[in-house]
Amino acid sequence: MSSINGLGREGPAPVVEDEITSFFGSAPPLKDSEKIFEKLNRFIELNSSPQGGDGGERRIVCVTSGGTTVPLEQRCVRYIDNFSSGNRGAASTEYFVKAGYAVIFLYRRGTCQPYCRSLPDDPFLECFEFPDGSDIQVRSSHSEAVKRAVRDQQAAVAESRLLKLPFTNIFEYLQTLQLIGTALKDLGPDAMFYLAAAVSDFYVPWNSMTEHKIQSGAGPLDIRLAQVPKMLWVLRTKWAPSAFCISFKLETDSKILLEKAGMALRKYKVHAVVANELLTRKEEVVVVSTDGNVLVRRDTDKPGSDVEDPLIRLIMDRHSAYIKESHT
Ligand code: 9Z3
Repeated sequence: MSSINGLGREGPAPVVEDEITSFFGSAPPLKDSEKIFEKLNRFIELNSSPQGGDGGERRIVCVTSGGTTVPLEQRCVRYIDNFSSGNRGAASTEYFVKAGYAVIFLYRRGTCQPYCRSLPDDPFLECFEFPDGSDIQVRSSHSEAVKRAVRDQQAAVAESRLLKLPFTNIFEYLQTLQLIGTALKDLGPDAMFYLAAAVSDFYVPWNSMTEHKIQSGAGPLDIRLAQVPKMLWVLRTKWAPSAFCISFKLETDSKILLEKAGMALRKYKVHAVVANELLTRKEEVVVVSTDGNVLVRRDTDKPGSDVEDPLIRLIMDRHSAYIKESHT
């Protein structure tokens, strides 16, 4: 992931549309796209009909989480990846569900999952034991965390508050995001996109990718990466133009972070950009919008608190104001 991306090119020009058509036209077909679309529509219907879930209409947010890979071969052996752990997306999902939202969690396979953040990294091996040959049971040291995780996750799924859709590579991510965008279009301002996934800026177009494993005998490797078209623009203008949209900006250099976030805000006309720095991303973020910049910090007096707690409260308030404004 890099930030030396499309921002140098001024304004979303028609060329973006050609790039997008060519991206989707040459991408391998999304596996199970019909099933995904069905699942999505069922989830949206359940949450937007007064009979569904707990009897009331809910706002729906699509939270994207984790990083996209960039395959180097069609029968992929090697790929380019990025650092994202999925912690931001998983934590944010928990706070959105707690606040009454239904969440479509579009996540990278193998990254952090909602309600599992307090479990050890290898939960199955660490959490259970067979005392004296009797039935498997949860170790007492992990019992509270496991109970909480199982209870909260099962409640969210049973009440249709959480739909998880996985991706691995940049093609799957953008194709699934397009399905979600299209499916949420009719919800207008009640829908939200919270784009915390770390999306590759560069990729190898499918039709210029070698089919088989790249051979090392051929010496040093030169690969030309094309720029991933800025789908944020098409999401905002075509897929779900009335949805409330929050994007993220990551930098490692604090001196350029806010300027870059401001540029993204203006260029894609999102409702806010959450600016974060790699090293301090779990401690603080800055919400950049046309109302100014708001610094959001984790409550350091509360052990184990998350920056996503105050962040989601702020985003929800902004979303409520947006819905109200859209109806007047
Ligand atoms: C973020 O900035 C997220 O907050 C993080 C979260 C990826 C830093 P973790 O998954 O980290 O909890 O380990 N996401 C967006 C990053 C991104 O790709 N932004 C693009 C950019 O900066 C714009 S779409 O150019």
